[in-house]
Amino acid sequence: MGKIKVVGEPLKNIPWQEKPENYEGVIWRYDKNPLTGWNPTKSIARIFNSAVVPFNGEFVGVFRGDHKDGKARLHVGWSKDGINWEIEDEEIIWRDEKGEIYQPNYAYDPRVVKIEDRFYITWCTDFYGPTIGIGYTKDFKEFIRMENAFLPYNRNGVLFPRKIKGNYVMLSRPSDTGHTPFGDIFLSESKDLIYWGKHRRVMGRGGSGWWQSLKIGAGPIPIETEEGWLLFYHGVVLTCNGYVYSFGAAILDLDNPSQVLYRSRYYLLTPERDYETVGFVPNVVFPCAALVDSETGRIAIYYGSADTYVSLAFAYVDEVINFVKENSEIVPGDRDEGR
Ligand code: BMA
Repeated sequence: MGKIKVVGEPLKNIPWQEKPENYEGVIWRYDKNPLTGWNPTKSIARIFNSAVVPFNGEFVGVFRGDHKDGKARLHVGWSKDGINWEIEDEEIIWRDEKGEIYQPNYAYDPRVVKIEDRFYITWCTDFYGPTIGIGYTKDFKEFIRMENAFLPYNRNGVLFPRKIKGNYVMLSRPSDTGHTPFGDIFLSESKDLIYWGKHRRVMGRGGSGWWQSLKIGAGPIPIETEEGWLLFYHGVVLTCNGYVYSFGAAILDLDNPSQVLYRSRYYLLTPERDYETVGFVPNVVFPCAALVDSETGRIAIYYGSADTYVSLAFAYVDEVINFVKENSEIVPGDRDEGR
């Protein structure tokens, strides 16, 4: 039983494996990683950077599937245990609120969150370049696409799991048309998930931790705890062989989440294993979802590895929060009010 209170439902059947003995980190990998392999379905070449939620006592996910034409698309997957997945070969078909087909040209890095009776999906979509697409489903069979949330160019749109002071809140990472060589995390608010404003900067790249020196972006849906919102986020460093993606965590103020309370100067997971260092894009760990059991504080993190596989890692809320607090470094500008 965790000591730090987590707000949320119990999840007794969360995928789980205890921490290996003598392991020093606060996030440990599933020993049978990766969960998916090359060419997992007829039309998909690789599945990675995907989002999973509990559903009717089992699990469902929205998966990024890069097709054999090289383009990223979204697919539904089903699982009884959160580990073994049946991925649908046909991509998600979106309709607008009038029922007309409204299909993205490409779609990648989905996040899924349940707010009231809907599962909202955000993803990176094409609108004269990358920006944040948003839609919802109730059953993972019919999908309604709403207006794009933001102007181009933007990526890593991540909704909070409830309204804060009466507004929906979304994190995002303004970017450019390509493999953006910069990037900080911002936040926007909305009354209706259509009109967005009150933009704030949450936190920037940099600090003494070089793993997050080039750009950062929000990962899974933030986890609500009595200490604040626990946010896992990816950080990127530019090496002589290209970008390396790791991930760390921060704690944001509960009522005013543009304020960073603590932020880890160290990464929590960095590419080390073959399935993270070798693949379509080597040296990438990219988390897009986290399941949490409010009773035990167990967390199961789904992350894409090497832009090729879906992988799984585990942690305890208490250990992550204590680590982040003990090793915190706020980067100059993280706590400004955005004006
Ligand atoms: C980013 C995104 C991610 C990807 C990463 C590494 O810009 O496109 O989907 O995992 O690059 O290629």
